[in-house]
Amino acid sequence: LRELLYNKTYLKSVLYTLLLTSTLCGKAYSQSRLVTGFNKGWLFTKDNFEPGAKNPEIGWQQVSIPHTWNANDVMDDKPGYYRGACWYVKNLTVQSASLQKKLYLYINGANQVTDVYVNGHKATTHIGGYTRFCVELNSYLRPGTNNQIALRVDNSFNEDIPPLTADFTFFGGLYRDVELTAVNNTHFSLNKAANGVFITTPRVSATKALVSVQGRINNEQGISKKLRVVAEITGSNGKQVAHRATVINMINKGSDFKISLPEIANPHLWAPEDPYLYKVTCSIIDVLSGKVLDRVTNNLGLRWYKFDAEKGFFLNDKPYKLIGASRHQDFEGLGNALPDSYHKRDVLLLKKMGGNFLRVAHYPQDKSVLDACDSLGILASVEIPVVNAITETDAFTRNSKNMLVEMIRQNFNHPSIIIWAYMNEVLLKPEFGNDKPRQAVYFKNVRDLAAQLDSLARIEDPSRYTMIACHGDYNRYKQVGLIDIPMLIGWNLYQGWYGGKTEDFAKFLDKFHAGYPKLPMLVTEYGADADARIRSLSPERFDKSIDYAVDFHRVYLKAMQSRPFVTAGIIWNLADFSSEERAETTPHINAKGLLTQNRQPKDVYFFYQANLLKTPFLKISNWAYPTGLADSLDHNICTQPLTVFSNLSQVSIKVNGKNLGTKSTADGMAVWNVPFLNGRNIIEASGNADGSTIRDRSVVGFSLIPTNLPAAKVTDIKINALLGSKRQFISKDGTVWLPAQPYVKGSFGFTGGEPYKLKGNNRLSYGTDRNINLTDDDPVYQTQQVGIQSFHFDVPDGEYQLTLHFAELTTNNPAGALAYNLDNNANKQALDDRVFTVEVNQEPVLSNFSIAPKYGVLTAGSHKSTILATGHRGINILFTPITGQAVLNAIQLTGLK
Ligand code: GCB
Ligand code: CA
Repeated sequence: LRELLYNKTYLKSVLYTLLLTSTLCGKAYSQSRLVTGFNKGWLFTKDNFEPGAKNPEIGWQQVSIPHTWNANDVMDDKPGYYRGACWYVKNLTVQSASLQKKLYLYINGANQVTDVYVNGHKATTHIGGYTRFCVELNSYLRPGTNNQIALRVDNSFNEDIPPLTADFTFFGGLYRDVELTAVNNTHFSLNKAANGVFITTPRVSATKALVSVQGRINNEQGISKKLRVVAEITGSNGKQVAHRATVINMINKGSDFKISLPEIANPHLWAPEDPYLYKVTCSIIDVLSGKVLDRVTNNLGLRWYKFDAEKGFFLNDKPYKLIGASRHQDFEGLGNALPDSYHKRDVLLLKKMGGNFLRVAHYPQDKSVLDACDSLGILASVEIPVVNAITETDAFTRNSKNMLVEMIRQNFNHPSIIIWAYMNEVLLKPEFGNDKPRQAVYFKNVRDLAAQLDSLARIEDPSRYTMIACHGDYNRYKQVGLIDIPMLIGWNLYQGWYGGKTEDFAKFLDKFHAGYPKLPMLVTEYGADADARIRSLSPERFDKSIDYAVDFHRVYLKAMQSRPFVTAGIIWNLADFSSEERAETTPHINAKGLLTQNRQPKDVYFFYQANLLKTPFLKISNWAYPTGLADSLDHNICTQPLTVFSNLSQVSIKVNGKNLGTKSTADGMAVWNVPFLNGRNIIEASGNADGSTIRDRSVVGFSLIPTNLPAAKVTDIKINALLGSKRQFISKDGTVWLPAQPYVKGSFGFTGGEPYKLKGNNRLSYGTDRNINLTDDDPVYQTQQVGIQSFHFDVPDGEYQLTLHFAELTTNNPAGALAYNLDNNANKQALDDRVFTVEVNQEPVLSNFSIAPKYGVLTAGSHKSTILATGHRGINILFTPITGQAVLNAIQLTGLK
């Protein structure tokens, strides 16, 4: 122990580790590898710093790792986020005796270029934001005093480092754990920050398994030693099942080793439904002293697998349809700086959905993700972030290759991994489109890079499959020759989302399979944005409604399940994730998640549970705040559909105590027309599963709008309506909005005009897809009625509050321009000139009104007024254009007295 007098916290954690490990593994372990956390008490700044200078005292922020500097600035209305260099500084005190060991600093993830300085000396530079690295500290450390560890982490754009562009945020920071590892001079190699022991299973069958371990032993001081290298396999009960040792006469600074362990008879296989893990412990023992010099433990799962282009995927000779999701390291408010428990929970959520596959996309993620896959029985692919395009430089090639090698070596022993991938939609941005000869050179370079990465992956790990994921441009990938390179081809398909119809999905699958009948294929992505706040009774593409997403997934899942040659269907994405450049209804977030960004399930998640889970499942749709007009003039109910998701064949529901009968499910769903009352409605669903009843209960707060408005009570009137929209929406403050209808007498509604449509290009959008500044309720402002003439509420006499909501949607500003700066005149300049007057009950409330000069373009603006309705004339709002067309985005009327 006296050997290990580092600084106080370090000592504390060492003590703890010793306590822990000595009880687990006996005394000898305390002399081998020691890992301690180094996360607490860092100083952070975005300012310049001279490494080696006195530690900053003022102006710096105290931070703990994991940390990102972008967690907040990606979410503001300003385009872009800080991309540059920042500094992390922390002291380390060591006593001279402790330097008899080799002390390594481990950085599990820092995005994306990191310079490590120790006492002002540069110890290393690491390139790439998603793999681990380590650096030896001894030669820079001064015993008995404060040693300064200073890290410069930089997430600027760098054309030589993948990813160049991608649909996710490149959060900068020291965002995964930092550790110190102390090893003896003789230890398993720490090259590429792998653990130094590589396990292979040359043969596994139901009756026997052969396991080998290999690697390299470093003997840093070069002192000759006789070493015994021991490999031991234990079962989950701790009992030894195989054991073998070899003796190495170490005469120089390093030596390779390989041990083939004795056969394991009748191995307990690893499979999704029974993810049994053995442990492999490898030790280096000094024969003379009997001391354990190094010891490394890895999980081992015994399984074999194959992809068949015709019949699909097989694990341990059993067919499995791989169904799962991709997942980003991302969480609401945290950016990419997630504690391990968050990583694990995502894998658990995938398991609880009934999934058996995780695409770790688009980059290697925290070790805890794959540990969770191993122990929960989720198969996985991992990939390097070569996304959208490449740079034709040696440096880009070198960095891509190095990432691939780091990824493979660092994750080699996870039984969950079956695929290494190295490109995603790399022809999405085919450079030099106007210069065909130059483009041909580019394509050749992409193909060459793919070929190099593919063969490197096969050399590093002959036991796994290689894969690239392509976007749906079949001909382009074929023409460039990319399809012929990997062992598996993945397709990211969005028919019925970015283009075409959902039915085109199956056509694509069949066309590809007919063209390449011998190449196993996966659907590596499919998905549709689903804003948890948006519902629609007439769902359509790009409305971002939960309802459209459920329809979309239903078509896709069916098409894949009926085609055995589709080996896998991987949903994009498990959860909503940050993508700073995106706008749409949830600016800066890609909303294709089955879960929200803070992991609340959407109906699409229930849809998969109902279709994949083997255990009885039943769940009522989670739309807790619908709204609508009463069914008829004298009714106080509104009938709307409600879905129950279940894997039972029959389900019943009760609404407010009344039985609505039993229905058969189809594709995991049954839909009822439910008569909702105003206010609380109690929904109870139940079904029988092998003699026992399973239930779900939900309280729906329906907001019913009376149809016979003149007969309503003033204070019952609360109307929130969206124009140019068919959506229902719930805003941040709990307001429930419904789509405004054309006016009919006795009710409310608009006359004149058309829903706003984006001009010029045929890009798909529902209203505008741009971020609306100064609001988080973007869907309230993103649609409008253009050319509106009037809006009428046939309400009884009384006092009302009327709110008109406007946002100018036409603009010359390209997406991503600094729309936030309201002093900038360009932002007050609409593309369409419009000046109009708004009168309410013949009194002007807005005269010569023009939205852009007042609020700016793409910016929420509201006008509130108190209105007296008298003489049974209700409230009549007239829009009179002076220049261009009058518009209205949303309207609210609340009865006061
Ligand atoms: C893709 C990309 C993924 C995107 C996704 C989308 O094809 O591979 O990075 O996030 O589409 O949502 O558009
Ligand atoms: Ca906004």
